[in-house]
Amino acid sequence: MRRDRRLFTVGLAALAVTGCTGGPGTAPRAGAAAVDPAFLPQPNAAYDSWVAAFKDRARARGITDATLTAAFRGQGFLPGVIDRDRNQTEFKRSLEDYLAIVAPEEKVTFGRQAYARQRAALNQVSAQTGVAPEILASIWGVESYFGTKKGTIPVISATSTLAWEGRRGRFFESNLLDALRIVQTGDARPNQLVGSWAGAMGHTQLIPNAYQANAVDFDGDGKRDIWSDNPIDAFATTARFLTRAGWRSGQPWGLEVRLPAGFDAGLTGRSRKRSVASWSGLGVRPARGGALPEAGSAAILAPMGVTSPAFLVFHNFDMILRYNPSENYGLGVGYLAMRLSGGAPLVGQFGPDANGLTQADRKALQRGLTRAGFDAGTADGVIGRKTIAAIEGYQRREGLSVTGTPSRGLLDRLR
Ligand SMILES: [Ca+2]
Repeated sequence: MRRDRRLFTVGLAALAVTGCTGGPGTAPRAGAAAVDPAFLPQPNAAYDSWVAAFKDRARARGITDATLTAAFRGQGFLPGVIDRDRNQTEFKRSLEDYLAIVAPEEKVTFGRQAYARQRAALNQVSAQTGVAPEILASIWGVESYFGTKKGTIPVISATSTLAWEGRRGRFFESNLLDALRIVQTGDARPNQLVGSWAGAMGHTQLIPNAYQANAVDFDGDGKRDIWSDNPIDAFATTARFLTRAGWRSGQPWGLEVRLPAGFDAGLTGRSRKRSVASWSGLGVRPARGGALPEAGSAAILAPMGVTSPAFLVFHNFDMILRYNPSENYGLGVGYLAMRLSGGAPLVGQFGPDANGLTQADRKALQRGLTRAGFDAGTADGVIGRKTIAAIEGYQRREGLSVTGTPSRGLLDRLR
């Protein structure tokens, strides 16, 4: 089940990535935002008979009729979650794009205020668990934009739809049962059970299985509450997840490093661990100077090549990946943690992309397209569906060949 959970959490990152470009001001609130009809219950007789049979299995596992009635009220088949489940790996983001999405400057600014407001709570949790407060704050930021984007999709509908659909049916049925147990124990009311398309809930986006295995009532109010405005139970729950995974108290996740000229790319990769002394001997240095920290064996990650930003990562980096197995996720959490605790942006520079454009070029292209009347979305330098559609629209209007591909020529025309 752990493997399922880890595979599953990739979906959470995909959601965070596609959902967090608008900033906290655009956070969807339950009942306030226009709801995509694909996320409203649709008639589906096969799903309904599956639910009827499931309810018998749930009763056999100790779920009461009262719980089933309350939890399934207003719930139903959601075609949208099946689309999301099938398309979650559509875009494999580069690290540069990923960081632009999960840790842009305006989010760092917003996050530093949120971190300051929660500092006492985070310090309390950290004192008991040994997980650094900025790491917990960073996961909070990446998962739910510091509690402002916890998701609005009903969890009972989402998990039952995916359990019925069957691709990972047993996994989602298990999560559906754990969601019902949340209602039955009174940890949350049925209408609080909203989250991502895949049933991840609350400040740090836990699926019901992970909730039942790790949830903590840290403030002692009798509820293991990861949903309400007070995130302290969510911080403690995430810290418990990390300590159980093997988090080493007081140790760093990693740091940005400078690689010597001609560094062999074959030495990079998370499986190629060496001692800090060995990396030091090969000429690896902290990007901001000083000596490398001595925190056990470490690997070099340079996901965009050895002349782009590079990182030395320790054991605790692997623990962050237990939350979500994507290396970009781990680097995103580490980078945002560093920025939340006052650190500066990366020293290393990402070079031009495959189209020969830097991030600044891509931002200029997006602004130019929007000026020309084709909405390219937030000028974040990330070329997504909206930017591609804007390029195509512009190319069509201008009588150019319609490729949807960013280019230097296009940028020059739009300047
Ligand atoms: Ca509590």
